[in-house]
Amino acid sequence: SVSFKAFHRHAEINAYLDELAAAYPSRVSVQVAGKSYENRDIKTITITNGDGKTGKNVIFLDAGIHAREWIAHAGALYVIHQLAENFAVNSDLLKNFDWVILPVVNPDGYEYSHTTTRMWRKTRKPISSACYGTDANRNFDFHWGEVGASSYSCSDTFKGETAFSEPETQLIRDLLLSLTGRGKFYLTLHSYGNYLLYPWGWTSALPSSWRDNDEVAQAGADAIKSATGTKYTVGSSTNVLYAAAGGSDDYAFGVANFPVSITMELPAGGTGFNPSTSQIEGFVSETWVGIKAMAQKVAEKY
Ligand code: 0X9
Ligand code: ZN
Repeated sequence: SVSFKAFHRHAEINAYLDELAAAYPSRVSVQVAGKSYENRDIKTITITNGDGKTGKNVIFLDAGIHAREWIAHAGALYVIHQLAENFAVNSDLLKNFDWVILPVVNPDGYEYSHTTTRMWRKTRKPISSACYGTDANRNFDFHWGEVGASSYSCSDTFKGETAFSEPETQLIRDLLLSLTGRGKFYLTLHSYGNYLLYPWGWTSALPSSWRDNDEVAQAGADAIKSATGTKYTVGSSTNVLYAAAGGSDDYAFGVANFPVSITMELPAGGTGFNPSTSQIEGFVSETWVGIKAMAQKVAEKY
């Protein structure tokens, strides 16, 4: 079991995934998708309704591209908890889609943010003698490095020495490409600021199918607003925040052909990247309301 009254370390999260696969073998399976630079297992959990149908469309959700954004990891864990352990209530969400969830993209950074530097953002591969880590959300090979990314290895938004220089981004790339065709909704959890963002992140121009993305994001924002009153801002990444190329969202949409690709920036609770533990449950259950509404909208469209 898992609690939402504390932030969990990477090993605890992986143990929880394995516990679910053991408890619900007909519906839940865990895969070691690869290893981080420091050799930690990066696991995905696949949750189905157990009807045995293969080749269903897929919702792919990840969290923790940025190490310090702990509420995002907790949000992914809550989705896993709901789909796996509250199956009777949530079975509609698994009727036409399998869910593949990667709750800790960057475990080296996540652990480092627990043990050493709370505000660590990047991966942990050394670049120069002085500086470590690449911003995984600037490292994807789609307009890589063109805008909003640094060439300076000490920067928090360092784009990497090459596109896909990091094992962690290679792993998401391979998963996304393996799902091309079946993958209909890519959702990546970050914090903070209450945003639902869709492509593009590299240019202020909008893709031709932006309305589909807008509709899905708006459904999430509306559901959250009516459940808790919390306001989310909806729009393209560049137009709402800033232009920054090399993000996972643009790659999922532009290269892996996911028709809906959304970055969800969870709330801060007035404490930035570090909400108090008593705020976790409220934030992640509210996030789940939005994710359910978005998944339902995607199911209507694809
Ligand atoms: O800058 C980012 O990577 C994201 N914000 S955060 O505060 N979590 O770092 C926003 C990413 C939006 N998507 C793209 N720019 N592609
Ligand atoms: Zn982030």
